[in-house]
Amino acid sequence: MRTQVGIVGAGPAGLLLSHLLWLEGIESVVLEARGREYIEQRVRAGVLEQGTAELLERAGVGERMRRQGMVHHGIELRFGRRRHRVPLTDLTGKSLTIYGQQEVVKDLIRARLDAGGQILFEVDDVRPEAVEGDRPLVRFRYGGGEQELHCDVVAGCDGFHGVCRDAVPAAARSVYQHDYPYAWLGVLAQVAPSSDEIVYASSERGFALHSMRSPQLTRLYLQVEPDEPLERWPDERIWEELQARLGTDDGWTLGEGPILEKGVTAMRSFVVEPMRFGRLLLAGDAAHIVPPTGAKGMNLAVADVRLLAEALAAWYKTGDTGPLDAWSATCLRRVWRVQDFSTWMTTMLHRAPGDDDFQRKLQRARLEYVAGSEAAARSLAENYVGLERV
Ligand code: RFL
Ligand code: PHB
Repeated sequence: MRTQVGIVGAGPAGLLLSHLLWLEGIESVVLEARGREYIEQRVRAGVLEQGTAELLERAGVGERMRRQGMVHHGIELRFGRRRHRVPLTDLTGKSLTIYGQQEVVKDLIRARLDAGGQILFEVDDVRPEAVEGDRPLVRFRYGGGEQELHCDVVAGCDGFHGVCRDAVPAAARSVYQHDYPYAWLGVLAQVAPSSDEIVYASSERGFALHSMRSPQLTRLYLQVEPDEPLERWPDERIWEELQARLGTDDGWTLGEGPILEKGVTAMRSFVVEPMRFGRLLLAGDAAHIVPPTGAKGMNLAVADVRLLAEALAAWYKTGDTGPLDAWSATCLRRVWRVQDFSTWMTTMLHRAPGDDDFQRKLQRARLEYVAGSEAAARSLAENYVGLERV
């Protein structure tokens, strides 16, 4: 097989890249390890920055998001059993859209297939090769047979556990990593959201987050031990802990309902530099991970591939390699800005196991500053809704 851009991974990064390239008249083939149904059901992120939502609209894949997405103008910080609203739109002029990542994935798969795009699901043993030269290829197994996809460039959009990153020799990459001493237990519950806006709660018992997916579905998270076994969290214990951590003194109540889905996610920061090695380009979670407290992972993946599609279009149309040569450094500026914001949100809101009273007093001082100072709130807000330029 031959195509212009070989894309590994059909997450938001790989699918959106394929779609944006098609809009530029550039061919691609997407290779995905999992089945279509699996990736369309995988519950993950839900917060789209205004810039992300606008890009999806402009690219012609925003129709269902416009109808079903929920536009929000603020978030709530909760600590000391009190609520503090951060009016994002008043502070920045921008809003955010809540729309499940798997819905974005569904919309993109449909758009690619309707346009005759090629996505090969359930491929196996994917190996990018010869990426240092100008004739790279991807070997893989599909339908029982060995296959080769020859292309001009390979886009490694295969997420944190993918294989593309390892195709870069260890001596040619630097890795920066930080693991946090806690994880998130995420649940999807069949109950109307109890708040109109996302709630980030810092409590003596640890962090909790109240988000939503629709007028009938609430998405909730609890800080738990790293590698926490799910068996230790029967539904009753989850609700009890959420009630305790989200509870306020003003009579707010959390509605409970059947838990449809639950899972534990590790919290880490990770960056590989550079994001390009020869003809291999690593985009999205394949190149960087941020802790989810800033709601940034999918937005970063989208920012990477928007720039990558533009850089590839410049190269194909005019032979100009400038944007492609600058791509990694341009992306990494945003990656580190977001890494800092996500770490700041995370450490401000979670309870670390070894924290002493001094640390907890500092944490409270930070929260009170954001709740009480417009300058501090504006800094949070501009990062949360997404910076246009970094
Ligand atoms: P993905 O989505 O992981 O997609 C990678 C795809 O590659 C496939 N794959 C392979 N295919 C072929 N061969 C191989 N060897 C392969 N290995 C893997 C995988 O099956 C998969 O389909 O990466 P991508 O596209 O870079 O997208 C990144 C986002 O998924 C991620 O950053 C976000 O989900 C992070 N995130 C959040 N981001 C936000 O912007 N806003 C949020 O509110 C938000 N909340 C979250 C999150 C992530 C979470 N978890 C579960 C990690 C909340 C949580 C709980
Ligand atoms: C979500 O709705 O899944 C969500 C919201 C905010 C976050 C992370 C996840 O920071």
